[in-house]
Amino acid sequence: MALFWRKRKQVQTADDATEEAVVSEEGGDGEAPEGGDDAACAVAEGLSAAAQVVDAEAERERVGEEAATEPASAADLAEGGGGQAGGEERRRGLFARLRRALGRGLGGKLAALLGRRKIDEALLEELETLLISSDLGVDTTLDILDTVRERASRNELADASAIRELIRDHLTTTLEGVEAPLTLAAEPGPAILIVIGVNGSGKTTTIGKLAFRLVRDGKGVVIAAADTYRAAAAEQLVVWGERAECTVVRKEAGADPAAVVFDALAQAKKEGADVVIIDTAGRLHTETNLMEELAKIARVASRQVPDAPHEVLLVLDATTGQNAVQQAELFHRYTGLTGLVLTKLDGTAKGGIVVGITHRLKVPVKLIGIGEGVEDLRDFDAGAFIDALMSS
Ligand SMILES: Nc1nc2c(ncn2[C@@H]2O[C@H](COP(=O)(O)OP(=O)(O)OP(=O)(O)O)[C@@H](O)[C@H]2O)c(=O)[nH]1
Ligand SMILES: [Mg+2]
Repeated sequence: MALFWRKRKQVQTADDATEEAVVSEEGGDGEAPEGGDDAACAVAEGLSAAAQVVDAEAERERVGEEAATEPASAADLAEGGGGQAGGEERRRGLFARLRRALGRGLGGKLAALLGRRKIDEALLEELETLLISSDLGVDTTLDILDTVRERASRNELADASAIRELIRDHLTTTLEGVEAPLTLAAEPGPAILIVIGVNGSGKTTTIGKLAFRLVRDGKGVVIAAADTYRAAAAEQLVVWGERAECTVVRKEAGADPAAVVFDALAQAKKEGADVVIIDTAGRLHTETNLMEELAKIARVASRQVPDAPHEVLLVLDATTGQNAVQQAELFHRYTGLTGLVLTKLDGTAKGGIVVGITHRLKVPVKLIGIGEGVEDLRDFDAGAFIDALMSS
């Protein structure tokens, strides 16, 4: 039974017709969506017990509590990070917020290390350790050190503090080289965004924040609750949909995720929505059946809307450091990512991970999460990010 939810109302629809429609949509290729129940069983074995046994009501309360803490981001709004602020103010707000989180990291440590020291092998060794421990990645670190050595041998670096500018330039080139905006419009529409990632990386929260922002900016949004493995997952999205005032399309726990997507697209067409955001269950890149499920979701979307999905966004928890790089590589190999979302940047001083991943994958970071509140999602701005990362 599909449940269409809109603005604090739940509307039940007769579901048999859609279920049949999805089956025929699959064209008898042996991947009928009702097979999702089997998949759900297999997944229940594969995923951690902790992730499975979540009480739906507790989840609702948890998200409700987050809502209660939202006024905390008023400080953010005052800094210009919120919705009312103009572009320049927003940029300043983003910078202040990021600097608070990241300032303890790379910039501060570089200032302490470099000072006005002489450039010698001992310094370069310390620099190498610092860059690697800041999660810039081995490749980026070695590139930077090669450039430092080369420029130093040509006497082009006045003193060690000049290395700081050299690093800033290097990071700018890496990040700006792959910058790209989030696709939020498609012709024909709607724009379809699939959001994927491992358990707990911040997918659902990111979708909630994004939906909130898009609705506020006048876009029509439908969210597909295609994480059907836990009832609590859809509950969590419904609460976010309530805040954002957009439609959340869900089915019962254990339903085929592709069938939810099919219904969500039908609902989006009915509403004339601009954007459909698809939430998916947390998965490991090693769980083949779950990775195939993503491909199936993408196929269902592309049969409804040519060129879909317009975005395949991998959500990564920035606090997981080098693990995030490995996850990103494997997901990219399987799914062809169009963008990354780095969450929990408020909880780590290791913002260097953004550079490490971008260098490795050449996939742009499109959004960053800097808190649990509804306003705590930002478009990625390479310039502001590097300013924050390099501040001390
Ligand atoms: N501090 C902070 N916490 C975040 C951020 N984004 C998400 N979280 C928190 O991370 C936890 C997991 O977030 P979810 O959105 O439920 O993660 P998920 O990827 O949907 O998880 P599964 O559905 O279980 O795979 C929640 O407690 C969120 O509030 C962020 O940018 N900063
Ligand atoms: Mg989730």
